[in-house]
Amino acid sequence: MTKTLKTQVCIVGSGPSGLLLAQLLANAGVDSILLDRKNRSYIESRVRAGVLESGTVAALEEAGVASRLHAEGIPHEGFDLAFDGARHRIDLVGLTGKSVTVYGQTEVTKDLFDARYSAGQQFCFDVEEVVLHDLKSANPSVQFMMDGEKHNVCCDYVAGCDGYHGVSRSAIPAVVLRTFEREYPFGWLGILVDQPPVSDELIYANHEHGFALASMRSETRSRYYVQCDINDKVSDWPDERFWQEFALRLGPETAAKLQTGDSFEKSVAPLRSFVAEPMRYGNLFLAGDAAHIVPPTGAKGLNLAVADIRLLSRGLIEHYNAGKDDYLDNYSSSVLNRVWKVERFSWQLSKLMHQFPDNSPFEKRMQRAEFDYIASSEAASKTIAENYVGLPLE
Ligand code: FAS
Ligand code: PHB
Repeated sequence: MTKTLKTQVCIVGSGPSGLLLAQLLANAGVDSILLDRKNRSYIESRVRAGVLESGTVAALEEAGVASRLHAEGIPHEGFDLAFDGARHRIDLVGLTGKSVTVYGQTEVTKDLFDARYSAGQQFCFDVEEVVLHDLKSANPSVQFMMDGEKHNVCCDYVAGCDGYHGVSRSAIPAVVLRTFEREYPFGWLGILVDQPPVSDELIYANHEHGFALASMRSETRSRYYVQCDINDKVSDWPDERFWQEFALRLGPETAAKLQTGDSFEKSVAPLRSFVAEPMRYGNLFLAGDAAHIVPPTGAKGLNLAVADIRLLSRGLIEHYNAGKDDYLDNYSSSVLNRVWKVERFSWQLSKLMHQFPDNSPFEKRMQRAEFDYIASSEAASKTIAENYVGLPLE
């Protein structure tokens, strides 16, 4: 016995991409069903991004979920690049007139879930065996198992918001799909600790032992990262080792201000650059990590997902409320144009700020020369700044 559900847009994946899409569509009177293989508490527990571009803040304001963000988010007007003891501040506001906001992805996800639950959103959690059907027809559908029962969602469009490990991307035939990938020969080990941040602004540091990032979640909670070996596990990094390396890589002046403590979250993330083209196949639209991945160096993953959703929601709303399909027809080409520029920035900053095991002495000198050039050139600093605050939507 199959249980049939009907909606206008079936959204596979209830992370930030899927949740924001459902919220923007609902605000315009467009109905959706949100599926996820996990449940709300699991999704909200994932610690990920921490920095929001002004475009992301604008999208959350437009979605009507920004009140806590404005109350608790921390505006940041610049950040530091550190290189073997030398420091250079990228003056975001001075160079671009824009700032960024420190507000964790966990909080964004909670705000979106709260809004969707209040609006009576139809969620299907803990789904299994998700299969997308008839994507090239006017009546696509999404089949899945939930609570031991087969379900089938009949819809007009399917939004693939199911992340890098989802099933939507692979619903595009291999003869159509093109993928581009670069895996980095290291990972990031991240911790959360309830101690005041070592600095008011973020510090990205390249030290001969490796990269380190000092970030935060609030004035009493810090988010810190160190570059680690690609095969490292959390167990390889007891707090004592983390603090020793983190202090060394930040340099003695900053380390003197560091307040250490017991971490209450610790995770290792691999780094990769990845793009899948096209981001539309028939009536399937890919958005967010389902279509692209960036190394977290440029703080772009979540922000890029939000940019996709702003363009996709505009196209779907224009279709339903104005009967026009121009935005939908141009979605893949216009969104990919911006995706590749963001991939470039994230790749460039990752190349500059990390120790690559097979870098020659010449390449190490090139890293230092690049840093010295950025520190001495307003034009070079402005290039970093305009990418960091977020490129125009199109
Ligand atoms: P998500 O992966 O967040 O959500 C996809 C959802 O789809 C998940 O809830 C999953 O359960 C669900 N799903 C998967 N397969 C499914 C299936 N078959 N059926 C139904 N549902 C399915 N970005 C930054 O900007 N800064 C950072 O510091 C940063 N750190 C990160 C650290 C880690 C470990 C990871 C993995 C990512 C990090 N990112 C960071 C990127 C991250 O924030 C993503 O860009 C963001 O979560 C993208 O959101 P979604 O596209 O919604 O994908
Ligand atoms: C974070 O606070 O988690 C963070 C900030 C900036 C980055 C990556 C992660 O580039």
